Amino acid sequence: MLYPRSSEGRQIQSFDGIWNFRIDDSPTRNEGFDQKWYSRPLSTTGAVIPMAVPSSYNDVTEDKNIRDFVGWAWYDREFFVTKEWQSRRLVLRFDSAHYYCIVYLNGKEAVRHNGGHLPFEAEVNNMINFDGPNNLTVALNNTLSPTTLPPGTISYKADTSKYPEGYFVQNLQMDFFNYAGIHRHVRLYTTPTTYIDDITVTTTVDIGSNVAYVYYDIQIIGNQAVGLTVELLDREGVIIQGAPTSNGTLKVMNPTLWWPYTMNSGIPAYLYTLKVMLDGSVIDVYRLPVGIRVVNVTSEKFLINNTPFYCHGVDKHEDSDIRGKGLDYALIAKDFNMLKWLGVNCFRTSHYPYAEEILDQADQQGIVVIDESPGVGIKSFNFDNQDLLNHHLEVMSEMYRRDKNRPSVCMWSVANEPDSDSANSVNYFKSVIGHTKQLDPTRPVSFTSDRDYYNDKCVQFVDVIMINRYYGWYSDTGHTEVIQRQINTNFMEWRKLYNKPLLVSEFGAGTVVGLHMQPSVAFTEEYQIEVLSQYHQAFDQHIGQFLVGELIWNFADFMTAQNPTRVVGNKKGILTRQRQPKAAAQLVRKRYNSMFNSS
Ligand code: GCB
Repeated sequence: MLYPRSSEGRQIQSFDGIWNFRIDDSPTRNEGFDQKWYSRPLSTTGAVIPMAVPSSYNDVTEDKNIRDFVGWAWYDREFFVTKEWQSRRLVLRFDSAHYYCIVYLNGKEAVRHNGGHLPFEAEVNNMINFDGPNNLTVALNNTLSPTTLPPGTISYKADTSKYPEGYFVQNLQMDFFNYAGIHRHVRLYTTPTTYIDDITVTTTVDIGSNVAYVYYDIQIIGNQAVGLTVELLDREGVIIQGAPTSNGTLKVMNPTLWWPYTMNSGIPAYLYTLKVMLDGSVIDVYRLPVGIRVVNVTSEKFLINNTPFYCHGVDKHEDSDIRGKGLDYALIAKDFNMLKWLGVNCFRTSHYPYAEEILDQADQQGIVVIDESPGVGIKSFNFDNQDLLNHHLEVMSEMYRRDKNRPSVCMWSVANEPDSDSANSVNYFKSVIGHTKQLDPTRPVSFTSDRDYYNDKCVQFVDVIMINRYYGWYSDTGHTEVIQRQINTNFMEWRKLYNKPLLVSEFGAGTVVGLHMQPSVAFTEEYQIEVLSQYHQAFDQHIGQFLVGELIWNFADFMTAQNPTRVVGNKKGILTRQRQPKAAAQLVRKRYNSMFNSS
């Protein structure tokens, strides 16, 4: 699915702004559908409040019922469309809405989508009123179930001596707040009626002869007889290569490769543009950024353009005050500034695919991305659920379709910490990993395991072993002196069994900013420094061998459900939730900046 970009043949209308909003907390929790709220302005159905789009709705108001709401939330707004667009194809696109979403336009269903982190769209020409207002209504349900990703369950509390009638709680199988809302942009965009529907680009590089090949495949919908031109432009807009066919190979002599910004191997993050034109630009034009690079994995190394890449990275979350998981350009810019300040060259989209605007920055700034699906917290009792597996396969297809052309995306992570030691995990992961490799033979595939070398049954399918380890935190709390020994032992044991590169995809310690103690105690800033230093010393013994990276849990503090082990959220950030450094950030900054050019 192509990201909406304006061009000579395409225009965009944004629906970002303040919408009307209400939750359906009626006794049946289904009043919205029973009374057809989508058939009239939401403000005529009862009290509405203003709600920002994009944003999570949870932290925008002072109402606990809204913050903790589970069920259907409703949004609507009015918009107009110029008559000049009458002859164009009109597409309504949601970049993401969490979780299950039904969209109505002027009272009729336009599209529905299952899944909280990926875009969906519909052609709406027949539904638009060009002679007056249009009403756009969204019904959104954030309930997590055994067939959602992440999965969750609802517990009904039937004992009325303890709980009110009809009481239930949502049980989450993951450690982050289940923010809900229209999280990313909503847009109406135009294309011509014969249009470029999809573009797939892959690249290979022959380093020895200094030649690259750009393979492209373009899907056109409409008149297939239309003339098509493809041009590859360099950064200055100079045409490097061209072709008149919808699929083929462009040979690039002396290519400027896409490199992570920390690798001293050329211009960082160089992007070409693939310009696709139908009928010389009269009909449709689409410009796709293209980074020429190749990713390979050996038994010991993670190679970008045949050069070993060591990931000095962090795990992140889409999370901040007030807006929750809502897209915010100031936050994106700040986060990338802090990533660069820290010297980070890689992050994992823990634990779901991030906004396209975030990946744009990774492409443009040269930061490697491990693109993770929302498959977090899949338990042994989930694996036999065929509907969940089908949904997971569908989500991988949607992720691939959205992110396949991005040079920054160098590996797929299909899941985080599943019960990969259970017997029924094997078929499940064989299927999900197999499906992902079939979709994309050009990138390695993995998942993060918190199991061990002796009981994990699914690491056999991955290209790079990713392990999450909390020595000195969840085990031997307070004892940083055991970390190096435990890491070394564990590494060697994985190595004995598998001849694959290893990446530590999580390690860290909870730290409440401003808490100090000498000697250190868990949750103080001193303790976080001690824990990270011990891991660093252990890692240093294996860099250059089979260890290909380290990802600190976490870039910044983030919100979780309320839980006695969490202090207003998870505090393992090296930055606060407001992106200010804790003392450990200085340690990481020093370490990562000293690793430049060697990775
Ligand atoms: C993990 C999870 C992550 C948690 C983290 C923690 O292993 O992958 O989602 O937030 O541990 O802090 O407990």
